[in-house]
Amino acid sequence: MPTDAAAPSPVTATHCPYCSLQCGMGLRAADGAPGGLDVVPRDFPVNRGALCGKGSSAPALLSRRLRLTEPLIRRADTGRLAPATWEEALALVAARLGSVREEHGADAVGVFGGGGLTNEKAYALGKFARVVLGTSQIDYNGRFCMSSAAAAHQRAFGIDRGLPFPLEDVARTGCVILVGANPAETMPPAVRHLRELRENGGTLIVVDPRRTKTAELADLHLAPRPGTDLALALGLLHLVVAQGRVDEEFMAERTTGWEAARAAVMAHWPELVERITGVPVPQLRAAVGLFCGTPDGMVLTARGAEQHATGTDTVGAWINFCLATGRAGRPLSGYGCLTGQGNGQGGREHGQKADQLPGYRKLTDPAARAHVAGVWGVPPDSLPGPGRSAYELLDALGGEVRGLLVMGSNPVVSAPRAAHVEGRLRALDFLAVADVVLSETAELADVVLPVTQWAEESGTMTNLEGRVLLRRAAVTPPAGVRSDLEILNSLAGLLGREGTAKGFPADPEEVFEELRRASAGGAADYAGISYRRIEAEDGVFWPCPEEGHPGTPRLFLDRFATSDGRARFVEVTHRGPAEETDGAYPVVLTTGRVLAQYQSGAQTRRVPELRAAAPGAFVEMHPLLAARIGVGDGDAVTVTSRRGQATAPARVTSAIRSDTVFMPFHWAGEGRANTVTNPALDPVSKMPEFKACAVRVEPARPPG
Ligand SMILES: Nc1nc2c(c(=O)[nH]1)N[C@H]1C(S)=C(S)[C@@H](COP(=O)(O)OP(=O)(O)OC[C@H]3O[C@@H](n4cnc5c(=O)[nH]c(N)nc54)[C@H](O)[C@@H]3O)O[C@H]1N2
Ligand SMILES: Nc1nc2c(c(=O)[nH]1)N[C@H]1C(S)=C(S)[C@@H](COP(=O)(O)OP(=O)(O)OC[C@H]3O[C@@H](n4cnc5c(=O)[nH]c(N)nc54)[C@H](O)[C@@H]3O)O[C@H]1N2
Ligand code: SF4
Ligand SMILES: [Mo]
Repeated sequence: MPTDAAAPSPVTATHCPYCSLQCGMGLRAADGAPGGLDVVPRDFPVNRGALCGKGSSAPALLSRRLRLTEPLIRRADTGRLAPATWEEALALVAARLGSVREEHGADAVGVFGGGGLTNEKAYALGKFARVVLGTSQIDYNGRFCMSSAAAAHQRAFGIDRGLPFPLEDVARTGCVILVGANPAETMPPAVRHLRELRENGGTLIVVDPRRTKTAELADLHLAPRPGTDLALALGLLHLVVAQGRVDEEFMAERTTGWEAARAAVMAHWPELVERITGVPVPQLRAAVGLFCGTPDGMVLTARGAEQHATGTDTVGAWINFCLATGRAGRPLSGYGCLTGQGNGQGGREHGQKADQLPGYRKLTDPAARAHVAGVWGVPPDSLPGPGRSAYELLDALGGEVRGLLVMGSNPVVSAPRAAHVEGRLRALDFLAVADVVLSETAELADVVLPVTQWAEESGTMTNLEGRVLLRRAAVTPPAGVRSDLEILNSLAGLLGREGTAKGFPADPEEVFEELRRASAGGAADYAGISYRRIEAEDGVFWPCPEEGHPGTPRLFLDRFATSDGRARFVEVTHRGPAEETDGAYPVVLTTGRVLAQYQSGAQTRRVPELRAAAPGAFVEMHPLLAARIGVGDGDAVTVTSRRGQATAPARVTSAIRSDTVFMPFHWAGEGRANTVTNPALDPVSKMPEFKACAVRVEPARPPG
């Protein structure tokens, strides 16, 4: 090698900015590359060097052309957003939120956070709402994501961690039932664990109304009508009982509540379940045969099973199924939820949820309030009580809630009944949005604050396995943007008492050190985790109560996290979707994702290669339905519900049930799926019913 060759620039070991897999990647400065960075493979257990196209193209969004680089203020004279200085913008946010608070009370100011924010940001945002604004009105987009699984976890196991085991364990179990999850499009590098499962002799069952790329990998695909998973889970457990395959010993030693749960199970005999779900009885029997035919098994759910007004009970029914078969609380077996957003796990632990304090503590628990108030240096009585859940908060905008700060979400595209939500946002006295790009929600704001991105700042994320990870800054942000933590620090200074800003350091590691103390003794205990340890060990699993503690990759091996150490069966019975089909709305709409776009699309729709791969919305439908309404592949169709309508080209395929249509939700405008969706909420988790509503499907322009 010539000695005068320039040394290769150093590689920063970090993680992808997008989903909960948090694939490991390396970033290296490279002149001329999009965003000035090359993505290089990095070995990390969940992805082993592989990335999907979103991860490998992520630096593109660092480019100044695609993102915001100066604050914007809506000018009174023109009604348009125009560039402003940071001092003007922050002073205006503080003045307007302050005056809403003075006129209408602290609860008239709301905060809407996101599961993509780092632990430090989520923690600081929750503290900012309670300590500086004094409001109870804070919630976040994670309510739309994994809240049903979280509620069911708490109920059955006494703790909520998405996966109770490392993802790699999936490859070594005997049978995996994947319910309402399409990792081939939503977490592609994770599919290798499913392939290895099959190479090792294990089997895969996929439950999805569509024959997805994931379903194509399966040994058995069950295609229920959307919104009937609860009956399906009860029906499979019925067969387990009828065939004498329950694990009596496990139930006696490690669980409570089976007697009460049993009645509903026995009422769901196979023929009834076939009638409700559309899954033929022989397939139900085959599923039980595969699952019970090996010593270990796992059930993993994602949004297809959870985003229903019955989501918590549906997950509860699948947990019952695992408990009755003894597939829990031991190695290579268990129930798990595939969390979605980059920090979907950590984002739900540190206080941006309406009812919660850091460390997964309850806001209504006096001991929790005293502990956290002590760390924050405020009287426990000064902390507000629980506030509204995400949709309820959005629905109250312009009414009881008159000012809002959004950090890390784009509800104009992603909230259910989106046209209504957009109207509520417009009805606010004042809206401030902190974002990387001018999202559809930022377009409605009075003030837009441009923030730094993942490669430009450090912070911790907790992935779907409960593994706490560190992202390190790899490049200097452009002048003109500031970090979310800097913004909270400035606003705390402007809105709080003298000295308040000191409690909101802009340095992420300083925030993390406080988070450790605030979480100590809580369910999600980070006390023993430090930046140094995460770097040295490439991630630490919580709970980790002390420096010398190794972390906890596998939960529940000795006991569950309930007071008596036993897992609880829950009494659940089938309810259908909140909105059943009828003569006027005869088809079920379900919604979800495509590989190349992420969430509301605010980020990925701006990346050229992703836009090219997935340019717009579509309506997936069966040839029988297409023929009945007289449309061909590519023809524009209108999907109408009681909330509104969306128009997009038909994508005709026999891979979907003929009574169901599917739309991805990544786009705004006339293809916006959420104009149509139903905001019916799960009574426990307050999760909206994104995955089933009654619609009419017609040619966009009647023929002739
Ligand atoms: N490409 C991409 N990847 C992502 C994201 C993204 O936006 N784009 N987002 C991330 C986030 S935040 C999340 S939450 C995850 C979500 O990850 P997934 O849950 O895998 O994604 P979805 O496409 O929402 O839903 C999964 C499947 O549920 C099926 N489904 C619909 N209705 C029902 C039903 O009633 N019952 C059953 N059993 N299945 C049903 C759909 O057909 C779909 O194939 O993905 C993460 N990864
Ligand atoms: N119909 C239907 N609707 C759904 C779903 C569905 O399956 N069907 N899924 C739901 C689910 S699971 C989810 S998770 C939600 C997600 O929906 P959204 O909350 O809208 O998710 P994103 O598009 O990721 O929005 C994140 C926004 O924050 C910005 N951002 C990214 N990083 C940061 C940061 O560090 N700081 C700040 N200040 N901003 C940042 C991004 O540019 C983007 O504008 O959508 C839900 N909506
Ligand atoms: S699977 Fe998720 S974490 Fe991995 S590269 Fe793709 S978006 Fe990023
Ligand atoms: Mo999500």
